Amino acid sequence: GPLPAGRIAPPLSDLLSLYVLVSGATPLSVVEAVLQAGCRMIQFREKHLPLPVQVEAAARVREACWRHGALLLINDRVDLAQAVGADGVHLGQDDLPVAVARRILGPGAIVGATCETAGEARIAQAAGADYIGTGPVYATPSKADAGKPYGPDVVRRVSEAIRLPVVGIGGIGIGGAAPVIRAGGVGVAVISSVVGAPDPGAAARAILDEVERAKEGV
Ligand code: TZP
Ligand code: MG
Repeated sequence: GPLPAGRIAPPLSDLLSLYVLVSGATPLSVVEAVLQAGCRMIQFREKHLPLPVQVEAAARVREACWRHGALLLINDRVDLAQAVGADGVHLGQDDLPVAVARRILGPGAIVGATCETAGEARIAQAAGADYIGTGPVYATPSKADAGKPYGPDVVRRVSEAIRLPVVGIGGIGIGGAAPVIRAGGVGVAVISSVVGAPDPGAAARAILDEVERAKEGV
């Protein structure tokens, strides 16, 4: 199971408060710092390295997440998720359909989907997704084919259309997280503001604080 036996898994909406995306190039020390800072959801997202290298890198992240009681999802690849015993997958509109991933991984897996519109989100929800990621909220340096940023309102449009928890993604850092929560998000998915920070642990802690305060309405 994803968490040590005898512990109750917190709701997904708590685990998703700070959702950090790492790649095969992310030093394990950065992953450790982020987990130490309280991040409870990691996504392994590696689109370029050879698959044998991805398996090795993802397995190291898997082990770190276990030690910290965090969940690990794999971007794009259901086979890689199975190979390393990840907790689930995150799928875009061009990846395996949500219902297919669900059939392969079973009812206990977490399946997330990227949706840029309310319509896509309704379809993903009906197909059995557990949460939705939407964006880009702000301009992102991390995804070459990302379209024009929508602003935090995309989180409102998507979250009002469905019951599932929604996270915003794209250019979110300190100061940009609270508007996502106020728009109805349960959390933020981030790369550069944490993984690219001089002190990734401090950046993760600051963003998590901002999210938690916004969730409390402060
Ligand atoms: N999908 C939409 S924006 C994005 C992805 C994967 C990249 C997010 O990275 P950053 O550095 O937090 O903008
Ligand atoms: Mg994808």
